[in-house]
Amino acid sequence: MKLNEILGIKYPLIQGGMANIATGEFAAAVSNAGGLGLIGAAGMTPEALRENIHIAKEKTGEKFGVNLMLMNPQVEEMAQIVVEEGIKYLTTGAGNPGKYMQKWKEAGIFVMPVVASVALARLMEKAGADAVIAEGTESGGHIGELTTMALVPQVVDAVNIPVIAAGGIADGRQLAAAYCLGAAGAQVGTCLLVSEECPVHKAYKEAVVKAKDIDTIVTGRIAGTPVRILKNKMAREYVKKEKAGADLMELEQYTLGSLRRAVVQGDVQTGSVMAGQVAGQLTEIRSVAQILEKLHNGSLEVMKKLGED
Ligand code: TUI
Repeated sequence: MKLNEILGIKYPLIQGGMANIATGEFAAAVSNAGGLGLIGAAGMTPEALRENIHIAKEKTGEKFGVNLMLMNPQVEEMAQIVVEEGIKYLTTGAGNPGKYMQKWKEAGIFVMPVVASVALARLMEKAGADAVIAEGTESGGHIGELTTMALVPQVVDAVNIPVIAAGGIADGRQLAAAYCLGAAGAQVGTCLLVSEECPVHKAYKEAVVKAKDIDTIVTGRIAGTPVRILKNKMAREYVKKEKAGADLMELEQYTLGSLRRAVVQGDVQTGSVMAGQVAGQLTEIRSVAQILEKLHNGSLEVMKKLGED
């Protein structure tokens, strides 16, 4: 069964968590356009999360959810807020949400943890997850090791719940490929960054539009939190410091606030411009509705052509 049927939405597409970017208003825009919009709680305080949930409720009558980043120091409180606010759809990232699963299931929440390995996918299925998002290393932001091409079919073979593919999906060919790998749908982030509705700074969008295929780099591998960002002054200096053996505290100081600097101030040189490897194929800024429609229709065209061969 396709993800749109499972979730009762127009397209089999859900939005990535997009830390510091995916506000309540943006999540509502994605949901209004036929995808499942999610409020990215990664860079938020619990109060800001509540406020953004209220905004999303006001701006859309469609289904929407919340993405919880498990490394957020206030995630415990946020895990409770989603229950209190009656959130129906939840994705998690950057960790194992096992200890919250029972509470979320009792609240009737449809839980979709992001996994970067077969082992965590299996664990999540046992813990009661309704679906898993198998996210490949092509993605922007915090990533795992395996590619989407290698990870998705292995997760599909290991679990009996729907698998949503993520990482490296920005057009119909890649979405059709995800279906070929056994996915029920896809999570997309980078292609939504360059939407008219995305509240990220204009300079951030322009940097993504200008990026070529080889313009992303992974920082933080040595520190144990690999993060894919666009190559810039900040990325080069970070990797240099990392190679020179800078301690974790120093590196953390260096990255502190860097995502906000890019997202809010549009400082794409010393800020952290998180984006996936598909940045090179994104060349224009369109509405969320156009992006989702083209992605979906494009996949149908590709599959039709394949059937004719
Ligand atoms: O979480 C993401 N992407 C993100 S979070 C984020 S905010 C941030 N900023 C700076 C440093 C770190 C985070 C930006 N982008 N995607 C989901 C994702 N989850 N990718 C990889 C994983 C993952 C990796 C290992 C999930 C679980 C895991 O293992 C957990 C375990 O304990 O077994």
